[in-house]
Amino acid sequence: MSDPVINSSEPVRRRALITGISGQDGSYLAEFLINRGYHVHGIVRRASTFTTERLDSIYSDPHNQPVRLSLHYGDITDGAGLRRILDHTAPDEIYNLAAQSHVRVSFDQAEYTADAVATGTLRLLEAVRDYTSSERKLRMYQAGSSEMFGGAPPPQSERTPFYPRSPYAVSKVAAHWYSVNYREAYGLHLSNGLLFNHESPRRGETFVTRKITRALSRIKLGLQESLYLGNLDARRDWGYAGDYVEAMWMMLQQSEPDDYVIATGESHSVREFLDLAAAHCCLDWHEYVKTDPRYFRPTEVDVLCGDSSKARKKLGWAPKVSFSELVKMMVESDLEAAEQERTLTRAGHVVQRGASQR
Ligand code: NDP
Ligand code: GDR
Repeated sequence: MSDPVINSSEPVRRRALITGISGQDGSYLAEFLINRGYHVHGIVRRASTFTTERLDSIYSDPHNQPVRLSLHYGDITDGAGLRRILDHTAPDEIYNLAAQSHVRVSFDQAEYTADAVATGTLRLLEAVRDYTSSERKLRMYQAGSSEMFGGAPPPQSERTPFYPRSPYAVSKVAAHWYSVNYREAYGLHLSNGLLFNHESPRRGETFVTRKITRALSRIKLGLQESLYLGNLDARRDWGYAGDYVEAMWMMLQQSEPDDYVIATGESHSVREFLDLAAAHCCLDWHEYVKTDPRYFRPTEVDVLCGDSSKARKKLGWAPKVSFSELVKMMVESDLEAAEQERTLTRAGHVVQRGASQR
């Protein structure tokens, strides 16, 4: 963790602050902004183990100039700390990505999810409101989700009424409306992204896409025997995370704040994802996939398919990576990881497994 070292001989660079920088999107967004010359500040939680693995390729010793990425300990449940970081980093742009982002887990940890996702956003907005009250300016992005549409029939657009189906989704709806209210009440430049599922080789290992590509790769290399899943009929609009973080940035470059759906417009079932991923591994998944009821949700979101025509028209945004390219990219990355694991295992090393299979 570092204190940013200010060197007066450096040209003035734009500063961005990212909550949730250690997550999938945070890491892609940090890379994207650094490539555009930003000094990126990120908030990370204190943990007993390192959580910054996804940032390894862009993090360097803060004593080396120029500093492109600075990390600060903080938590979205700690308002005083957020205010201090805001004052200290004086960002031009804030991206609020921090969340307990697992839908199934939110049924087990409903109160905590609300505290981090809904009240956490409110804490940040209060800090931003006070910060900007003294003529200081900034723009903010709030990470909304297609889960907010939940039970509403597809295609879902900015005009679709919300029908959240989990504590996570309800909390995201609250965060969305807090943001809209603060925009209207205090004239803040605050945009809400309504992002549909986006995946990558860096996707958390307990989300269904990564769980599938990781397990099939390990099965292919003889490191695992079966894969336990829940509902295979759910349909999602899956895009590539690298494309989606660009849309977040585009929203903050507009003269007026607004809300945008970001989606591919294609919907596929979990079963179809399995078909494609298994084909890349030359496996028949029916031989390995088993059902475990604990992966079913008390209330499921059956079909998501986004209409992102507003973002395409106003932002000029469009996804670049197709569904089949995404699946291939994820399988190839996990096959490589499985190869490394097998090599180490054969050499007698004990390889630490990742998170649980939730
Ligand atoms: P991840 O779960 O990969 O990352 C979540 C990030 O939030 C991590 O950096 C995590 O830190 C951090 N975090 C969790 N709790 C806290 C806390 N109490 N205080 C501070 N930080 C915390 O999510 P994604 O990158 O996939 O998603 C980014 C955001 O976008 C989230 O808000 C998510 O809900 C939302 N979203 C995601 C979509 C997707 O398909 N990926 C679609 C739509 C919305 P740590 O590493 O310590 O756990
Ligand atoms: P989701 O993603 O709930 O859409 O939320 P997830 O990958 O967890 O589930 C997608 C669908 O797959 C079904 N499913 C399983 N899911 C998991 N995790 N594990 C399983 O074993 C399994 N078997 C079947 C689920 O029931 C569901 O229908 C993600 C998160 O990134 C949110 O933070 C984000 O807001 C939304 O995407 C958009």
